[in-house]
Amino acid sequence: MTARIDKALIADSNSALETALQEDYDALGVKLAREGISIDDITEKAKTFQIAVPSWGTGTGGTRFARFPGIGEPRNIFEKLEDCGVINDLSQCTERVSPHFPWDKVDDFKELRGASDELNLKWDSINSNTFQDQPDQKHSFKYGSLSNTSKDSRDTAIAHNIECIKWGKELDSTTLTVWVGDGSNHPGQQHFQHAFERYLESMKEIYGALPADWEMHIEHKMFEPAFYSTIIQDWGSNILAAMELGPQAKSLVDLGHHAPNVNIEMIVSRLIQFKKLGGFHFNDSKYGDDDLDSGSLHPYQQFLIFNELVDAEYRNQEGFGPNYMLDQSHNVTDPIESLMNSAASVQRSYVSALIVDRKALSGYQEGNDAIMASNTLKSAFTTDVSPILAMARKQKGGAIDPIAAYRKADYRATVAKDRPDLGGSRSGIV
Ligand SMILES: [Mn+2]
Repeated sequence: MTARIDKALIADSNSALETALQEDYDALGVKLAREGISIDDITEKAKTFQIAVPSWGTGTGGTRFARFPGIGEPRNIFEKLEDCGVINDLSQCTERVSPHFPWDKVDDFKELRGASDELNLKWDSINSNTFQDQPDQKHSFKYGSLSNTSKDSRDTAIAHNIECIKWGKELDSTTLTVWVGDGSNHPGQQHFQHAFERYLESMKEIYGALPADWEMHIEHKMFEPAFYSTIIQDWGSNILAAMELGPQAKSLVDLGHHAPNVNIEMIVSRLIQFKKLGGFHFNDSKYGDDDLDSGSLHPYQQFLIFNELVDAEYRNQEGFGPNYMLDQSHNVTDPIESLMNSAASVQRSYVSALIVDRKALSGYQEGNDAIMASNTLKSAFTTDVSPILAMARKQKGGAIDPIAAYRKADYRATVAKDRPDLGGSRSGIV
Protein backbone atom coordinates (compact mmCIF):
# COMPACT_ATOMS: atom_id res chain seq x y z
CA MET A 1 0.00 0.00 0.00
CA THR A 2 2.43 2.65 -1.18
CA ALA A 3 0.16 4.76 -3.33
CA ARG A 4 -1.07 7.12 -0.65
CA ILE A 5 -0.83 10.88 -0.89
CA ASP A 6 2.33 12.22 0.72
CA LYS A 7 1.67 14.13 3.97
CA ALA A 8 4.26 16.73 2.93
CA LEU A 9 2.31 17.40 -0.24
CA ILE A 10 -0.86 18.03 1.78
CA ALA A 11 1.03 20.37 4.13
CA ASP A 12 2.57 22.19 1.19
CA SER A 13 -0.78 22.52 -0.54
CA ASN A 14 -2.32 23.84 2.71
CA SER A 15 0.40 26.39 3.40
CA ALA A 16 -0.62 28.50 0.41
CA LEU A 17 -4.23 28.63 1.65
CA GLU A 18 -3.85 28.92 5.41
CA THR A 19 -3.84 32.70 5.76
CA ALA A 20 -6.99 33.19 3.70
CA LEU A 21 -8.71 30.36 5.53
CA GLN A 22 -7.94 31.89 8.93
CA GLU A 23 -9.33 35.26 7.78
CA ASP A 24 -12.53 33.67 6.47
CA TYR A 25 -12.86 31.50 9.58
CA ASP A 26 -12.46 34.48 11.89
CA ALA A 27 -15.02 36.50 9.93
CA LEU A 28 -17.54 33.64 10.07
CA GLY A 29 -16.72 33.23 13.76
CA VAL A 30 -17.72 36.85 14.41
CA LYS A 31 -21.00 36.41 12.53
CA LEU A 32 -21.87 33.19 14.37
CA ALA A 33 -20.89 34.68 17.74
CA ARG A 34 -23.49 37.41 17.16
CA GLU A 35 -26.03 34.59 16.94
CA GLY A 36 -24.73 33.01 20.14
CA ILE A 37 -22.88 30.19 18.38
CA SER A 38 -19.25 29.27 19.05
CA ILE A 39 -17.59 28.49 15.73
CA ASP A 40 -15.03 26.27 17.44
CA ASP A 41 -17.79 24.12 18.93
CA ILE A 42 -19.29 23.67 15.46
CA THR A 43 -15.88 22.82 14.02
CA GLU A 44 -15.41 20.17 16.69
CA LYS A 45 -18.78 18.65 15.70
CA ALA A 46 -17.81 18.82 12.01
CA LYS A 47 -14.67 16.85 12.87
CA THR A 48 -16.78 13.99 14.20
CA PHE A 49 -18.82 13.67 11.00
CA GLN A 50 -18.26 10.47 9.03
CA ILE A 51 -19.76 9.18 5.81
CA ALA A 52 -18.87 5.82 4.28
CA VAL A 53 -17.60 5.38 0.74
CA PRO A 54 -19.06 2.56 -1.35
CA SER A 55 -16.32 0.31 -2.73
CA TRP A 56 -18.07 0.23 -6.11
CA GLY A 57 -18.08 4.02 -6.30
CA THR A 58 -14.32 4.10 -6.79
CA GLY A 59 -14.70 2.82 -10.35
CA THR A 60 -16.25 4.75 -13.20
CA GLY A 61 -19.94 3.98 -13.43
CA GLY A 62 -21.93 3.83 -16.60
CA THR A 63 -25.34 3.50 -18.05
CA ARG A 64 -26.88 0.56 -19.85
CA PHE A 65 -25.53 2.15 -23.01
CA ALA A 66 -21.84 2.55 -22.28
CA ARG A 67 -19.09 2.99 -19.77
CA PHE A 68 -16.03 5.18 -20.28
CA PRO A 69 -13.39 4.18 -17.72
CA GLY A 70 -10.53 6.49 -16.82
CA ILE A 71 -6.87 5.61 -16.32
CA GLY A 72 -5.59 3.86 -13.22
CA GLU A 73 -8.97 2.51 -12.16
CA PRO A 74 -8.93 0.04 -9.27
CA ARG A 75 -9.17 -3.57 -10.42
CA ASN A 76 -9.98 -5.27 -7.12
CA ILE A 77 -10.98 -4.54 -3.53
CA PHE A 78 -7.38 -3.94 -2.46
CA GLU A 79 -6.94 -1.21 -5.05
CA LYS A 80 -10.38 0.18 -4.27
CA LEU A 81 -9.21 0.45 -0.65
CA GLU A 82 -6.11 2.38 -1.74
CA ASP A 83 -8.38 4.92 -3.44
CA CYS A 84 -10.61 5.08 -0.35
CA GLY A 85 -7.47 5.74 1.68
CA VAL A 86 -6.67 8.72 -0.54
CA ILE A 87 -10.20 10.05 -0.21
CA ASN A 88 -10.04 9.83 3.58
CA ASP A 89 -6.51 11.21 3.84
CA LEU A 90 -7.60 14.36 2.02
CA SER A 91 -11.21 14.65 3.23
CA GLN A 92 -10.87 13.33 6.79
CA CYS A 93 -14.52 12.31 7.00
CA THR A 94 -14.65 8.98 5.15
CA GLU A 95 -12.92 6.45 7.36
CA ARG A 96 -15.34 3.64 6.50
CA VAL A 97 -15.78 1.60 3.34
CA SER A 98 -18.91 -0.31 2.39
CA PRO A 99 -18.22 -3.52 0.44
CA HIS A 100 -20.46 -5.30 -2.03
CA PHE A 101 -20.41 -9.09 -2.23
CA PRO A 102 -19.55 -11.10 -4.20
CA TRP A 103 -17.89 -8.25 -6.15
CA ASP A 104 -15.43 -7.67 -3.28
CA LYS A 105 -15.13 -11.27 -2.11
CA VAL A 106 -11.61 -12.42 -1.25
CA ASP A 107 -10.14 -15.77 -0.29
CA ASP A 108 -8.44 -14.41 2.79
CA PHE A 109 -10.45 -11.92 4.82
CA LYS A 110 -7.62 -11.54 7.33
CA GLU A 111 -5.47 -10.16 4.53
CA LEU A 112 -8.25 -7.73 3.59
CA ARG A 113 -8.61 -6.68 7.21
CA GLY A 114 -4.86 -6.10 7.34
CA ALA A 115 -5.00 -3.93 4.24
CA SER A 116 -7.78 -1.76 5.65
CA ASP A 117 -6.01 -1.47 9.02
CA GLU A 118 -2.87 -0.28 7.28
CA LEU A 119 -4.84 2.50 5.58
CA ASN A 120 -6.67 3.42 8.82
CA LEU A 121 -9.95 2.40 7.24
CA LYS A 122 -12.86 0.53 8.79
CA TRP A 123 -15.76 -1.37 7.24
CA ASP A 124 -19.32 -0.17 7.03
CA SER A 125 -22.49 -1.96 5.89
CA ILE A 126 -22.15 -5.19 3.96
CA ASN A 127 -24.16 -5.15 0.73
CA SER A 128 -25.49 -8.40 -0.63
CA ASN A 129 -26.10 -8.91 -4.33
CA THR A 130 -28.98 -11.06 -5.51
CA PHE A 131 -29.84 -8.90 -8.50
CA GLN A 132 -27.61 -10.79 -10.89
CA ASP A 133 -26.61 -14.41 -11.41
CA GLN A 134 -23.06 -15.47 -10.58
CA PRO A 135 -21.14 -17.58 -13.12
CA ASP A 136 -21.62 -20.89 -11.32
CA GLN A 137 -25.11 -20.24 -10.01
CA LYS A 138 -27.57 -23.14 -10.38
CA HIS A 139 -30.85 -21.37 -9.57
CA SER A 140 -31.39 -18.09 -11.38
CA PHE A 141 -32.56 -14.74 -10.06
CA LYS A 142 -34.13 -13.85 -13.39
CA TYR A 143 -37.59 -13.90 -11.80
CA GLY A 144 -36.49 -12.56 -8.45
CA SER A 145 -34.37 -13.65 -5.52
CA LEU A 146 -35.87 -13.55 -2.03
CA SER A 147 -39.41 -13.51 -3.48
CA ASN A 148 -38.85 -15.89 -6.39
CA THR A 149 -41.62 -18.44 -6.96
CA SER A 150 -38.85 -21.08 -6.99
CA LYS A 151 -37.80 -22.19 -3.53
CA ASP A 152 -34.36 -23.13 -4.87
CA SER A 153 -33.76 -19.57 -6.06
CA ARG A 154 -35.03 -18.16 -2.77
CA ASP A 155 -32.76 -20.49 -0.80
CA THR A 156 -29.80 -19.46 -2.94
CA ALA A 157 -30.50 -15.81 -2.14
CA ILE A 158 -30.97 -16.50 1.58
CA ALA A 159 -27.70 -18.48 1.72
CA HIS A 160 -25.82 -15.62 0.03
CA ASN A 161 -27.11 -13.08 2.56
CA ILE A 162 -26.13 -15.34 5.45
CA GLU A 163 -22.67 -15.72 3.92
CA CYS A 164 -22.46 -11.91 3.71
CA ILE A 165 -23.04 -11.76 7.48
CA LYS A 166 -20.23 -14.26 7.98
CA TRP A 167 -17.81 -12.23 5.83
CA GLY A 168 -18.97 -9.04 7.52
CA LYS A 169 -18.09 -10.46 10.94
CA GLU A 170 -14.53 -10.97 9.72
CA LEU A 171 -14.43 -7.27 8.86
CA ASP A 172 -16.01 -6.11 12.13
CA SER A 173 -19.02 -4.77 10.30
CA THR A 174 -22.33 -4.72 12.15
CA THR A 175 -24.81 -4.06 9.35
CA LEU A 176 -26.21 -5.97 6.40
CA THR A 177 -27.92 -3.90 3.71
CA VAL A 178 -30.43 -5.77 1.59
CA TRP A 179 -31.66 -4.39 -1.68
CA VAL A 180 -33.37 -6.70 -4.14
CA GLY A 181 -34.49 -5.92 -7.66
CA ASP A 182 -37.40 -8.35 -7.32
CA GLY A 183 -40.65 -7.31 -8.89
CA SER A 184 -42.53 -7.50 -12.14
CA ASN A 185 -42.47 -5.93 -15.57
CA HIS A 186 -46.03 -6.69 -16.62
CA PRO A 187 -49.37 -6.11 -14.95
CA GLY A 188 -50.66 -9.46 -13.75
CA GLN A 189 -47.21 -11.06 -13.88
CA GLN A 190 -47.02 -11.38 -10.12
CA HIS A 191 -49.45 -11.83 -7.25
CA PHE A 192 -48.50 -8.84 -5.10
CA GLN A 193 -49.42 -10.34 -1.74
CA HIS A 194 -47.95 -13.77 -2.35
CA ALA A 195 -44.70 -12.28 -3.62
CA PHE A 196 -44.41 -10.05 -0.54
CA GLU A 197 -45.19 -13.03 1.70
CA ARG A 198 -42.37 -15.02 0.07
CA TYR A 199 -40.01 -12.05 0.50
CA LEU A 200 -40.85 -11.71 4.20
CA GLU A 201 -40.46 -15.43 4.78
CA SER A 202 -36.97 -15.32 3.23
CA MET A 203 -36.02 -12.18 5.13
CA LYS A 204 -37.05 -13.82 8.40
CA GLU A 205 -34.48 -16.55 7.79
CA ILE A 206 -31.75 -13.97 7.20
CA TYR A 207 -32.90 -11.94 10.20
CA GLY A 208 -32.62 -15.09 12.29
CA ALA A 209 -28.94 -15.35 11.34
CA LEU A 210 -28.12 -11.78 12.45
CA PRO A 211 -25.76 -11.49 15.43
CA ALA A 212 -27.35 -9.66 18.38
CA ASP A 213 -25.35 -6.47 17.77
CA TRP A 214 -26.11 -6.30 14.05
CA GLU A 215 -28.77 -4.42 12.14
CA MET A 216 -30.35 -5.30 8.84
CA HIS A 217 -31.08 -2.32 6.62
CA ILE A 218 -33.75 -2.66 3.97
CA GLU A 219 -33.36 -0.42 0.93
CA HIS A 220 -36.40 0.51 -1.10
CA LYS A 221 -36.32 1.58 -4.72
CA MET A 222 -39.18 2.73 -6.84
CA PHE A 223 -38.31 0.91 -10.05
CA GLU A 224 -35.59 -0.77 -12.10
CA PRO A 225 -34.87 -3.50 -12.98
CA ALA A 226 -38.55 -4.28 -12.42
CA PHE A 227 -40.37 -1.51 -14.24
CA TYR A 228 -43.97 -2.25 -13.31
CA SER A 229 -43.82 -3.22 -9.63
CA THR A 230 -40.97 -3.67 -7.19
CA ILE A 231 -41.30 -5.74 -4.06
CA ILE A 232 -39.90 -3.02 -1.76
CA GLN A 233 -40.97 -0.11 -3.90
CA ASP A 234 -41.32 2.64 -1.35
CA TRP A 235 -40.81 3.52 2.29
CA GLY A 236 -44.27 2.14 3.09
CA SER A 237 -43.41 -1.40 2.03
CA ASN A 238 -40.00 -0.89 3.58
CA ILE A 239 -41.20 0.03 7.07
CA LEU A 240 -43.88 -2.69 6.94
CA ALA A 241 -41.16 -5.26 6.28
CA ALA A 242 -38.90 -3.78 8.97
CA MET A 243 -41.72 -3.82 11.53
CA GLU A 244 -42.65 -7.38 10.62
CA LEU A 245 -39.05 -8.55 11.06
CA GLY A 246 -38.22 -6.93 14.38
CA PRO A 247 -36.14 -4.23 16.08
CA GLN A 248 -32.87 -5.12 14.34
CA ALA A 249 -34.46 -4.44 10.95
CA LYS A 250 -34.56 -0.81 9.83
CA SER A 251 -35.18 1.15 6.66
CA LEU A 252 -32.51 2.71 4.48
CA VAL A 253 -33.21 5.85 2.49
CA ASP A 254 -31.47 6.24 -0.86
CA LEU A 255 -32.18 9.75 -2.08
CA GLY A 256 -32.58 8.64 -5.68
CA HIS A 257 -35.14 5.94 -4.94
CA HIS A 258 -38.28 8.03 -4.67
CA ALA A 259 -40.73 9.48 -7.12
CA PRO A 260 -39.85 13.04 -8.21
CA ASN A 261 -40.86 15.75 -5.70
CA VAL A 262 -41.51 13.33 -2.85
CA ASN A 263 -40.94 14.96 0.53
CA ILE A 264 -37.96 12.84 1.61
CA GLU A 265 -37.27 14.84 4.77
CA MET A 266 -40.73 14.02 6.05
CA ILE A 267 -40.16 10.32 5.37
CA VAL A 268 -36.94 10.64 7.36
CA SER A 269 -38.85 12.20 10.25
CA ARG A 270 -41.42 9.38 10.24
CA LEU A 271 -38.70 6.72 10.26
CA ILE A 272 -36.90 8.49 13.12
CA GLN A 273 -40.14 8.69 15.11
CA PHE A 274 -40.71 4.95 14.89
CA LYS A 275 -37.02 3.98 15.47
CA LYS A 276 -36.77 2.61 11.98
CA LEU A 277 -34.20 4.89 10.33
CA GLY A 278 -31.24 2.63 9.57
CA GLY A 279 -29.19 4.68 7.19
CA PHE A 280 -28.76 6.65 4.01
CA HIS A 281 -27.40 6.33 0.55
CA PHE A 282 -26.64 9.88 -0.46
CA ASN A 283 -26.73 10.97 -4.07
CA ASP A 284 -28.75 13.44 -6.11
CA SER A 285 -31.41 12.96 -8.71
CA LYS A 286 -32.90 14.95 -11.57
CA TYR A 287 -35.22 12.47 -13.27
CA GLY A 288 -35.15 9.15 -11.41
CA ASP A 289 -32.42 7.02 -9.95
CA ASP A 290 -29.73 9.07 -11.69
CA ASP A 291 -27.09 8.58 -8.98
CA LEU A 292 -25.75 12.10 -9.50
CA ASP A 293 -23.22 13.56 -7.07
CA SER A 294 -24.69 14.40 -3.64
CA GLY A 295 -25.89 17.96 -3.35
CA SER A 296 -25.14 18.74 -6.99
CA LEU A 297 -28.77 19.56 -7.78
CA HIS A 298 -30.81 19.80 -4.60
CA PRO A 299 -28.57 21.02 -1.81
CA TYR A 300 -31.57 22.53 0.00
CA GLN A 301 -33.32 19.15 0.13
CA GLN A 302 -30.14 17.61 1.53
CA PHE A 303 -30.01 20.37 4.15
CA LEU A 304 -33.67 19.84 5.08
CA ILE A 305 -32.95 16.14 5.62
CA PHE A 306 -30.08 17.05 7.92
CA ASN A 307 -32.32 19.50 9.69
CA GLU A 308 -34.40 16.48 10.73
CA LEU A 309 -31.31 14.45 11.62
CA VAL A 310 -29.73 17.16 13.74
CA ASP A 311 -33.06 17.81 15.41
CA ALA A 312 -33.21 14.11 16.40
CA GLU A 313 -29.57 14.24 17.52
CA TYR A 314 -30.23 17.22 19.79
CA ARG A 315 -33.39 15.64 21.19
CA ASN A 316 -31.44 12.42 21.92
CA GLN A 317 -34.19 10.55 20.11
CA GLU A 318 -34.24 6.93 21.22
CA GLY A 319 -32.89 4.44 18.68
CA PHE A 320 -31.34 7.16 16.54
CA GLY A 321 -27.93 6.69 14.92
CA PRO A 322 -28.19 6.10 11.19
CA ASN A 323 -25.30 5.04 8.95
CA TYR A 324 -24.35 7.60 6.32
CA MET A 325 -23.00 6.43 3.01
CA LEU A 326 -22.54 7.76 -0.50
CA ASP A 327 -24.07 5.77 -3.35
CA GLN A 328 -23.48 7.45 -6.69
CA SER A 329 -22.41 6.64 -10.20
CA HIS A 330 -19.53 8.67 -11.59
CA ASN A 331 -19.77 8.57 -15.34
CA VAL A 332 -17.73 11.56 -16.50
CA THR A 333 -15.67 12.56 -13.46
CA ASP A 334 -12.74 11.03 -11.64
CA PRO A 335 -14.54 8.95 -8.97
CA ILE A 336 -12.07 10.05 -6.27
CA GLU A 337 -12.84 13.72 -6.98
CA SER A 338 -16.59 13.12 -7.02
CA LEU A 339 -16.49 11.15 -3.77
CA MET A 340 -14.40 13.82 -2.00
CA ASN A 341 -16.72 16.56 -3.27
CA SER A 342 -19.82 14.63 -2.26
CA ALA A 343 -18.55 13.73 1.21
CA ALA A 344 -17.89 17.44 1.80
CA SER A 345 -21.31 18.32 0.40
CA VAL A 346 -23.08 16.02 2.86
CA GLN A 347 -20.85 17.24 5.68
CA ARG A 348 -21.80 20.80 4.69
CA SER A 349 -25.50 19.95 5.09
CA TYR A 350 -24.76 18.55 8.54
CA VAL A 351 -22.84 21.66 9.61
CA SER A 352 -25.47 24.01 8.15
CA ALA A 353 -28.15 22.16 10.11
CA LEU A 354 -26.06 22.56 13.28
CA ILE A 355 -26.29 26.35 13.06
CA VAL A 356 -30.08 26.46 12.75
CA ASP A 357 -31.52 28.54 15.59
CA ARG A 358 -33.67 25.70 16.94
CA LYS A 359 -35.16 27.67 19.80
CA ALA A 360 -36.35 30.40 17.44
CA LEU A 361 -37.60 27.81 14.95
CA SER A 362 -39.60 26.04 17.63
CA GLY A 363 -41.16 29.36 18.69
CA TYR A 364 -42.16 30.21 15.12
CA GLN A 365 -43.64 26.74 14.69
CA GLU A 366 -45.67 27.07 17.87
CA GLY A 367 -46.84 30.52 16.80
CA ASN A 368 -47.64 29.41 13.26
CA ASP A 369 -45.28 32.03 11.85
CA ALA A 370 -44.63 30.34 8.53
CA ILE A 371 -42.45 33.08 7.02
CA MET A 372 -40.09 33.37 9.98
CA ALA A 373 -39.88 29.59 10.44
CA SER A 374 -38.89 29.23 6.80
CA ASN A 375 -36.47 32.15 7.03
CA THR A 376 -34.82 30.59 10.07
CA LEU A 377 -33.94 27.53 8.02
CA LYS A 378 -32.95 29.61 5.00
CA SER A 379 -30.67 31.76 7.13
CA ALA A 380 -28.65 28.71 8.20
CA PHE A 381 -28.67 27.25 4.70
CA THR A 382 -27.42 30.44 3.05
CA THR A 383 -24.60 30.95 5.56
CA ASP A 384 -21.43 29.78 3.85
CA VAL A 385 -19.90 27.27 6.26
CA SER A 386 -16.97 26.44 3.93
CA PRO A 387 -14.38 27.82 6.38
CA ILE A 388 -15.64 25.41 9.07
CA LEU A 389 -15.35 22.43 6.72
CA ALA A 390 -11.87 23.45 5.59
CA MET A 391 -10.70 24.11 9.15
CA ALA A 392 -12.04 20.73 10.32
CA ARG A 393 -10.11 19.00 7.52
CA LYS A 394 -6.95 20.95 8.21
CA GLN A 395 -7.02 20.29 11.96
CA LYS A 396 -7.39 16.57 11.30
CA GLY A 397 -4.43 16.53 8.91
CA GLY A 398 -6.43 16.69 5.69
CA ALA A 399 -6.41 19.14 2.83
CA ILE A 400 -7.93 22.60 2.91
CA ASP A 401 -8.72 22.08 -0.78
CA PRO A 402 -8.89 18.29 -1.34
CA ILE A 403 -9.29 18.38 -5.11
CA ALA A 404 -6.40 20.82 -5.60
CA ALA A 405 -4.12 18.66 -3.44
CA TYR A 406 -5.25 15.50 -5.22
CA ARG A 407 -4.51 16.99 -8.63
CA LYS A 408 -1.14 18.21 -7.46
CA ALA A 409 -0.28 14.66 -6.37
CA ASP A 410 -1.00 13.32 -9.86
CA TYR A 411 -2.28 10.15 -8.21
CA ARG A 412 -3.97 8.61 -11.24
CA ALA A 413 -0.88 8.80 -13.40
CA THR A 414 1.16 7.23 -10.60
CA VAL A 415 -1.17 4.29 -10.00
CA ALA A 416 -1.89 3.79 -13.70
CA LYS A 417 1.57 2.23 -14.02
CA ASP A 418 0.57 -0.52 -11.59
CA ARG A 419 -3.00 -0.79 -12.80
CA PRO A 420 -2.95 -1.48 -16.52
CA ASP A 421 -6.23 -1.30 -18.40
CA LEU A 422 -7.61 -4.83 -18.36
CA GLY A 423 -9.65 -4.18 -21.45
CA GLY A 424 -12.76 -5.22 -19.56
CA SER A 425 -16.30 -4.52 -20.58
CA ARG A 426 -17.03 -1.04 -21.82
CA SER A 427 -20.62 -1.87 -22.26
CA GLY A 428 -22.98 -0.31 -19.78
CA ILE A 429 -23.76 -1.54 -16.31
CA VAL A 430 -22.33 -4.99 -15.89
MN1 LIG B 1 -28.47 2.68 -2.90
